Amino acid sequence: VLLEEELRNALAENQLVLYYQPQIRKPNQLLGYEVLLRWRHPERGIVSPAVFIPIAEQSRLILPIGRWVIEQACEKLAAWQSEPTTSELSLAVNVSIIQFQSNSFVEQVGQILEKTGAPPRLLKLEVTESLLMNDPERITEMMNRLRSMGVRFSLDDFGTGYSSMSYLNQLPLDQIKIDQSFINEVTSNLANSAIVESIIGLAKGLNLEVIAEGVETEEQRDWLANHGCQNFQGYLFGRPEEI
Ligand code: G
Ligand code: G
Ligand code: MN
Ligand code: NA
Repeated sequence: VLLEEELRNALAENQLVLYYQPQIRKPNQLLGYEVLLRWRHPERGIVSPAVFIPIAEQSRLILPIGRWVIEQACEKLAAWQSEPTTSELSLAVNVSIIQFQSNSFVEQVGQILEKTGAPPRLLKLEVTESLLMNDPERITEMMNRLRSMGVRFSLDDFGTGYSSMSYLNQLPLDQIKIDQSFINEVTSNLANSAIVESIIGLAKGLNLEVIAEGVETEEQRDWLANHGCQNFQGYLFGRPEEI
């Protein structure tokens, strides 16, 4: 409860900051960044989202916080439009199921895009398989409305959740993100290589882009490229940091 009380003030006190981690296409093209929230706590220092996102979700503080994250991302996308070197960079924003449960989420994103002038196709929303656990029809419908505005979708942490293959086909997805737990030992663990190969094949078959996260070594990058995954995110290319 203490942390929750403190989180309630964190937005107004400017303690929430956004870090950006590069996403790269082989050989070395910067595609954009994933936006990763951090809480700069006055006493505790940097608090990980793994700690405070669950608290934000339980308390529904994720609604104003999540809205702020999308606003910040869209303001950055809009500011990048004036420079040819940045005008095609995309930003991937993690979205919580709580945000999708709010009826006004689609309108809210539409208003933010309009207000900021950010190109919708450069905003990528990262959703997880757990999003589909309740009311997949309603979620699909919301995603379709966002997609018709031009917003894109990536399925985050793929392979760790409970997704049914049938939803993969119904959802308006653009990208699958291979979870870092599979990438970790992809070159040495036969089970992980088999899983990653099959995810890449699945993405190809469904005409989805695929990106690997948690790429830390050149060996992992080269293995992925040789097996048909050309998009990477991970410490090898850059840590999350302020830009
Ligand atoms: O950056 P880091 O690896 O510590 O992130 C830990 C977790 O927090 C990841 O699962 C990530 O998706 C989540 N996360 C980071 N930023 C946000 C955010 O802005 N909104 C939501 N809902 N989750 C986030
Ligand atoms: O769940 P999600 O994929 O949104 O969270 C991404 C998390 O992975 C962030 O917490 C980020 O800091 C972390 N991360 C990003 N790249 C790497 C990496 O190369 N290695 C490890 N161990 N973690 C990473
Ligand atoms: Mn993510
Ligand atoms: Na992930």
